[in-house]
Amino acid sequence: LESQAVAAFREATDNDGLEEVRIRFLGAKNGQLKSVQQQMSSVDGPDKKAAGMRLNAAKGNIQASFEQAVEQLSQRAQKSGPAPDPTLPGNPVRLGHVHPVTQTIEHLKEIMGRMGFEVVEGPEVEDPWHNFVALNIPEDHPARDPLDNFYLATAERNGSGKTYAEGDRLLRSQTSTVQIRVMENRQPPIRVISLGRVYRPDEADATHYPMFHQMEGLLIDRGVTMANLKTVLNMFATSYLGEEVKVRFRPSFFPFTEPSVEVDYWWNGSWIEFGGAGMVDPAVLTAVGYDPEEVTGFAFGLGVERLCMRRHAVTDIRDLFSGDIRFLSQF
Ligand code: FA5
Repeated sequence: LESQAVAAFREATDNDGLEEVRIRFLGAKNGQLKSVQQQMSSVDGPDKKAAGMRLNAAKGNIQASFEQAVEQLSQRAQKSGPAPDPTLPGNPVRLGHVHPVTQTIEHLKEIMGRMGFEVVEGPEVEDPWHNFVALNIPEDHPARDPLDNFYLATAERNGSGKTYAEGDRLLRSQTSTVQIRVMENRQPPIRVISLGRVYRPDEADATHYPMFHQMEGLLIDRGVTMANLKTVLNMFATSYLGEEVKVRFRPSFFPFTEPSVEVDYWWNGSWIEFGGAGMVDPAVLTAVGYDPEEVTGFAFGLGVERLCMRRHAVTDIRDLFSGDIRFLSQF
């Protein structure tokens, strides 16, 4: 009985189990030790004393192993910590949020939407027709140089003497490609914007990144003039950057607009270039089958990161793409 009891106490794994073993062996009414004690009266004569001593020793051992089991269980409970408190507040779940560039894109769409511009999309992998030819960028133009573009597949051109071929594919270097896609498929009046990624092998610095976003705008109708372009870009700038923003148009050159301007906004004591714009070149209108005598239009392409940086006072474009949660969670 003694060894059975000691083993049972050792094996008890929780308080209920322990209590059950205690009652079985040490229970005051029906415990097994109790019934052995009751049998003592039937032991006679010279054996009585020895039996009594043996019983007391067994009782002591069983009691000791019970106490040891109690001690062990309470130590184990302490190790596994206090019981959970269901009234404590839970651990906060860290929620992700929309990237600042995506937030900017949504904001720009909303502002331009209020001015009646519809959002359209175009592919990021382009052919030379949409990225260059239809935009009046001739074959020998430096903008087509392989060092200034991410060409994907280069068509076979052995013996043709050509540097560039129809089968070439490249990551678009500007969203102006979407102008062509829209004009090829629709008739004026047109009033669209297109926001998306463009790619250039530019060295990354505080204001340049090899992948960035542009917002392209295109408006074609009868009698559209440069004044309309300036009005739209001024309204856009004050909506996005505030009434106090200063906008400057600098004469420039793009093969697909004539005249062309560069658009600068005043920030932190200096003029910063945000994009290019101009009146759509008659050669482009002709390339997509429009009659430049009948319709005119303007186009613009603004750097989305530059706008986002200006609005949120970000001084380095690389921070936007660092993936650093400490930076991103501020937006
Ligand atoms: C263009 O890409 C023309 N397609 C814009 C245009 C559209 C002109 C329609 C006329 C009519 P440009 O190469 O200047 O132009 O780029 C436009 C803007 O993109 C720049 O002003 C700048 O804000 C941004 N940008 C250019 N390169 C980078 C770069 N590496 N990283 C971040 N932003 C850039």
